[in-house]
Amino acid sequence: MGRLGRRNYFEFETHHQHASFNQEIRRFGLKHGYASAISPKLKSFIDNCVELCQPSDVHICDGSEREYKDLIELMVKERTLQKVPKYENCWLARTNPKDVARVESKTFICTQEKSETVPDTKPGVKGTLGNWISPQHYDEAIMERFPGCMKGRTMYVIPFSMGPVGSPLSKIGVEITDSPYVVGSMRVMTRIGTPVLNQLDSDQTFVKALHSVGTPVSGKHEFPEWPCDPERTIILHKPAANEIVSYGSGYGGNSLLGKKCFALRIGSTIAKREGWLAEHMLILGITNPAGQKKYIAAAFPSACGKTNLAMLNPTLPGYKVQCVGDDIAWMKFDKEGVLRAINPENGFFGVAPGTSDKTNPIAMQTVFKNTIFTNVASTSDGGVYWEGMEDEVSPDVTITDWHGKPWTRSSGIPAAHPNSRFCTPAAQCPTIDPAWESPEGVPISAIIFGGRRPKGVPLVYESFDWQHGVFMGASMRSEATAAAEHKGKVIMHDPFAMRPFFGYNFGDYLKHWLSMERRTKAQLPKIFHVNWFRKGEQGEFLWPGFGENIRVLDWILRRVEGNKDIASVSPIGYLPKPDAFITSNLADDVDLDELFSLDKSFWEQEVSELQKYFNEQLGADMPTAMQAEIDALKHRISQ
Ligand code: GTP
Ligand code: SPV
Ligand code: MN
Repeated sequence: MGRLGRRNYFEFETHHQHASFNQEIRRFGLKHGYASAISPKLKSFIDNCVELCQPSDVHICDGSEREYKDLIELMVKERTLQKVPKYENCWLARTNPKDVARVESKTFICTQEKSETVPDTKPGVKGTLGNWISPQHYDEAIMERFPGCMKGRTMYVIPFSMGPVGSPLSKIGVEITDSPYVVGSMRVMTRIGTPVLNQLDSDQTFVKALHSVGTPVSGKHEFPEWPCDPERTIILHKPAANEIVSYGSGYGGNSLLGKKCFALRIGSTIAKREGWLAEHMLILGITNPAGQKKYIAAAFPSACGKTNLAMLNPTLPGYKVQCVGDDIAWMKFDKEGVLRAINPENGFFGVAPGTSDKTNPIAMQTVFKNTIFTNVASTSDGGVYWEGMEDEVSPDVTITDWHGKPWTRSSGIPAAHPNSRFCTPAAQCPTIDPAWESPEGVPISAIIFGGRRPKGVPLVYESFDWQHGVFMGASMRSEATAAAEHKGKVIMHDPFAMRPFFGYNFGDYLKHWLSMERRTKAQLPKIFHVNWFRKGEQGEFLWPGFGENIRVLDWILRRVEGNKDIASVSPIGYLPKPDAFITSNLADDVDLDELFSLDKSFWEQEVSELQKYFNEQLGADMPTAMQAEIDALKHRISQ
């Protein structure tokens, strides 16, 4: 390894000996004949990773059915997966219990200057809007973990496309990993293999993503069927080089590098540069009873209802909701000034607990074929189980929890991990939108922000204008969930639902959003805020949610159509007029007055908390327009 020293592994060397590549790859046992289709840049990336990680074998993924079957067979043999025989082509992975969610504290962005990554926090205050790492420490972190980390293992090379292959809005990546689980999951979550490789001709750039499950310093894996290195896990991004390096975790957003790492963190930096938006948003199409169709995008923090809203099953007759995407939106104003969105993903990595025929029948019709489940419980009749499925298993069936231990309802612990997930192809969702793979994207008429707010925040309100809407996104707060390592139910700030996913300084991100208003011809979508999670005195949800959320979308749609008579001005934005909200067939005990009530002292506290947050976390990076919005809100509340 001496020769490599501390040089940056993934920056391409012009003097590289490409001619030797085919022989090298053959020496490492490449069984597929794609070497000739590999561009010099890709060859160089693979070569550097081979040299660093020293795998015993290299496998370039073609994305075929055969390849997938072989990988599944291998994982069953290694006990990473077990078959879920009740359903067609379904598999269950139980992870090391130390590797169950994203690790935000170990996720870093590397730039020359710290100020490119994180805002200028008030002295003595710990920043919460991302973690910066210097180029030197970035290289050191890699050198402390990666040399020889794939010894005895196969290195898989996954060419993948975020977005439909060939769409002008799509981007290509290559993930190199030693985890067959990652390959199988990436095949579901993105478009992989030969069609993508064929796009990567000559000199085309791609996002370089290197991943290893790692090996603990002791050399021993606690769970050989789920190798990982939780003590040394680190997730690194270098936007200037379009590069992601992830070590030590095989789970979700830590290892499926197309998702949060590429589509959001690296993606947001590309979007800033190129003048578009990479956002943590679902996209759905909604057709009203008159047959008019509109698309909307919505940003909720992790485990706050994106997948559920994207698959909404309307309780109001005549409405139809169709799903374009459930987690990420890439959006760009086209030449006519229409905001166009694509879902860069190809599958759903959705939260299992809480999903049932009652809450989300569409998801239930989607996930029981061709799915990799992770950390759900299993049943004695060969199926799966999670909290929320109580009515969907027969009483004589016994349950094995996500640890693999016998479980009963009286166990007092959840059977499935709260962040257990299904990984399922989007195409098989019964309500997938006909335009979900449209290369030009779907036109967005409204943007919704939201979070888990047990107190004070009404069911829905609308911003006065774009700038106020940007402020609403910046002001988002939500109760912590199991999607990351946070404990307890504290209310956290999560601006734009992007706090864990900003690829660059949040102050600059805000300026980027504000700048959209100055684009010529831009038809700016209306901006709304929703809260499905307001609670009453007894801690019960005041709003039934799920399919009933269509009533909120109905009001939003009518506002988008320009209906002025259905809204009234309040200090925080436009609220629905009481009679403007469709209440037919809504359960009697839904207290709409309470759901829409505004408490002056709550909002006084909210605005002073926001002021403190922006002062401490953004400091001098706070755009003046945001301060103006805080001042205006404060003034309106005090009246
Ligand atoms: P990530 O995939 O982590 O980004 O989460 P998500 O935003 O897609 O959240 P998801 O739709 O999976 O919902 C997370 C949890 O919130 C599940 O347990 C749901 O049952 C619950 N949930 C979703 N929508 C509603 C709603 O309208 N009301 C209530 N009470 N709960 C909801
Ligand atoms: C989230 O946490 O927002 C997820 C799960 O969608 S993960 O892919 O692990 O990031
Ligand atoms: Mn989701």
